[in-house]
Amino acid sequence: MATIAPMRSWPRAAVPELPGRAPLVRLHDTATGTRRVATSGTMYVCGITPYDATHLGHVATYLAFDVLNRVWRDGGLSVQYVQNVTDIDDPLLERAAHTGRDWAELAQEQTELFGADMAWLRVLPPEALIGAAEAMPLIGDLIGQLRAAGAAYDLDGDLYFPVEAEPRFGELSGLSRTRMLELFAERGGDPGRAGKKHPLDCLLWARERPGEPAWDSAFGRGRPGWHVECAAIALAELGMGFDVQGGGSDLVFPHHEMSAAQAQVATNSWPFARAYVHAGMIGLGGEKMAKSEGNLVLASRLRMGGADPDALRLALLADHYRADRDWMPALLSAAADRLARWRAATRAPAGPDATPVLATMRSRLADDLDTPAALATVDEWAAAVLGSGGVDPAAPALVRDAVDALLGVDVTRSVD
Ligand code: 5CA
Ligand code: ZN
Repeated sequence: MATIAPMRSWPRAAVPELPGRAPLVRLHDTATGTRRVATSGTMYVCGITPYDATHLGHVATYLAFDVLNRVWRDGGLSVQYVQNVTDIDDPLLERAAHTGRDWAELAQEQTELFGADMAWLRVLPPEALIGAAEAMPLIGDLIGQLRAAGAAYDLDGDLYFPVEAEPRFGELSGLSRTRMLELFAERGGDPGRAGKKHPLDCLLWARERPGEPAWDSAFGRGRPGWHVECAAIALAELGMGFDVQGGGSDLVFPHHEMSAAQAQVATNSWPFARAYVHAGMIGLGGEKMAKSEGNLVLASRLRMGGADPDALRLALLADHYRADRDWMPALLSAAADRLARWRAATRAPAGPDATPVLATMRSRLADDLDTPAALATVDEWAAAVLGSGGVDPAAPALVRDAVDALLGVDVTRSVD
């Protein structure tokens, strides 16, 4: 059996301390459509499936949660951030098989590439980065709990989760049954498989198939389904009722609906997460940027081509995280211009008082991470410095620290 080395997170960039404290953050929750206040700093963000990492859609999503992480820390929360790596799932195994590669080696190489991209972008690492392969005992435990609760059934040696075991199933996404069926088919589900009790029932454990990796378990040799991987890792690390289950909006259904349903049925409690927070989709030429579309702009390609990571952060933070939007190279050049103004202004000997800049950044970010408004506040201050100067010698350093701590943008790096 292939084995993988235990996963390591990437190095952590230093975060300056800011005077005072950020207010509590209100986040848009997909499940209720309302703004929810997070109080404990516990967050599970769905990680990459390690092939074709890291495209700018992934980057945008992880930057959104990085800003949340930073704003929480600024607010004094002790953050517990957990992220998985989907190193066992159909698309990864298919890619490995197509290219004649060992799946574990492909996963490890791509996970390392992802870590290098995240470190380059100064994304703060999660406290725990956990692969499905290494979480196998936890996954087995959760499936065991579901079986004990009568919420697992056998179909030709495969184990399924009956969605009707969770009366709240469907509340998270709020979708019609027709839409659920479409999305389930598009996103790894098997609505048409004969013998299932309900077409939306999803796989918990697939019996061993030739040419695929398999693990021993109480339910025979095989491998886990996708949704139960995330449910098990989140539950083991954070328990029920953690603050934020996050990811891109392509995960609302079936992934987050299924994971939450499984955790809730297994523990006979509610809720899995107190808020479900979803980033919009990054597209290219009007199509979602996706491995399956082959329209990827890779962070590593920009990195190796000498792009400025601070400009890339600003390019993706210039729009609200929930907005679906297209990537365009012009976004990067506009961000580079903005960054040049910020760099010049924060190097001035003095500027207008920056205390209100920090206060406004904090309140805009606390309002569902309104990064466009936070950026505009810094723009105004920079324009004032570059236009008419200012008298406060402490202001440039305060703005420098604020954009570093809250937005992860380092204005002190030299420009070549
Ligand atoms: N491994 C699963 C989650 S458990 C997965 O979705 N992997 S992924 O590699 O396809 O995506 C990694 C993260 O990036 C997920 O949170 C996903 O929702 C997000 N994502 C994927 N494509 C885009 C995109 N085009 N725009 C924004 N976010 C995206
Ligand atoms: Zn996930």
